[in-house]
Amino acid sequence: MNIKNNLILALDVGSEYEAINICEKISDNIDTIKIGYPLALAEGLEIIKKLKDHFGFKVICDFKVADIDATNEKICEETFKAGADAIICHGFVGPDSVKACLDVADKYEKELFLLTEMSHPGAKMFLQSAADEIAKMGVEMGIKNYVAPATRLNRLQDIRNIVGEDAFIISPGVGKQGGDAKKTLEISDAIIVGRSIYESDNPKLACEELLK
Ligand code: O7E
Repeated sequence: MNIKNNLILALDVGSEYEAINICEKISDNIDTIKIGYPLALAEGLEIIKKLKDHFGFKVICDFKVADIDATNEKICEETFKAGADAIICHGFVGPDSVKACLDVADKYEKELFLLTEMSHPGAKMFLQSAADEIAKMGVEMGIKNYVAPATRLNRLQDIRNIVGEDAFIISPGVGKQGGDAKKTLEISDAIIVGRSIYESDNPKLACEELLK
């Protein structure tokens, strides 16, 4: 995926009004938006097309898909039908569930991102010990795109070592969660940033600060 400035906005706001307002301020700096449950539950999947049509953004749907294969397939179908360019699924559910997502992404000629280790402290309790195996599973399945944390650069590097230099890694956790943009981008292909941009008094300047 080609991402302007290697910066993805996590648009976790609760209304279309707020979403459009932020996007108008940052659309020179950013061309890829991640939306998740906050905005999709508030406004419905129609928000995907609205953001694409209005700003020409690529939209990654962060639905952290984590169900049985049959249900994952339906979730991905609805998401791509609504116009998403990519969807994010969890890896801990195993290869059958992940393959269901991959098959739908391939059918629509869109992208799948596999979530390995999460960025928050709680991820150390269960997910961290499985994350390397999740990444290895992704490689075996031919997955090209991964999510790995900006908050633990050693773990981000471990995951990079497993998935290889040709894989595309995007990393949340910069800013409010403590991660550093520059250091993360030495390992990762793009950073995902939410609150440091959309809660800022000057979202455009916040993007520029991150990119320095
Ligand atoms: O901390 P913020 O406000 O910069 O937002 C970070 C965003 O990344 C937010 O949407 C959160 O849900 C998401 N995220 C993480 O913070 N940590 C993770 O491990 C994974 C994600 C995520 O986006 O998952 C799929 C990429």
